[in-house]
Amino acid sequence: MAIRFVTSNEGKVREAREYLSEPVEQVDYDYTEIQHDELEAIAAFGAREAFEHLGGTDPVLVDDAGLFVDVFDGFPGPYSAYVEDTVGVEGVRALVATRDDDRARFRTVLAYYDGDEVATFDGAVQGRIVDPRGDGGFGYDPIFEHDGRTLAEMSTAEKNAISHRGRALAKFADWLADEPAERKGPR
Ligand code: ITT
Repeated sequence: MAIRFVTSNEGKVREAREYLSEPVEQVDYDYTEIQHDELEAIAAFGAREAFEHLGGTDPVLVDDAGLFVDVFDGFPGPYSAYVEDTVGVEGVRALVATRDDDRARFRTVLAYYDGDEVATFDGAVQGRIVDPRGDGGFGYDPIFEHDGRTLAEMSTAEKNAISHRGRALAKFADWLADEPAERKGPR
């Protein structure tokens, strides 16, 4: 079995490969990201649509992530990709710097679908929005500080140990390990 990770984001794939023992294949299919304020709903819808569209039997994995800034009541949240493309990471930092509260949370929901039922796994990490530091990671990593270091100042393994995605991957890996063999198919 290979898990088909449906994403255009190589950073997400790198982190999943570091964590999971199953082979992970990256599939670039632009599934519909529905307008919704819950990451779960967006990821679950995407996983079903991708599985139906791609055909085949190998399960698919979708990851919907977002940066939730406290002082902006959780914005950009589900709109984080759009905001990264428009305002930019440094623009987000500049906006937060105009306020007196820099706390934020990163969240990820993984949705796994094998044609039977969708399973979702979430993970979150608390941090602060700071001036950019570090050149690892991707996306908002340089401006997201956790425990004195930005996520971009960590190796992939260090980021996975504390990150939203690492926590979601841990739940997913535990669940996979407990799944009956017949659901997983030949390995
Ligand atoms: P796919 O939808 O193709 O998977 P994407 O990068 O558009 O890729 P998301 O919509 O889930 O994925 O990501 C929302 C935004 O959050 C986007 O700007 C990402 O770059 C960023 N992001 C996601 N995970 C991140 C992480 O672990 N660290 C920093 N930024 C992250």
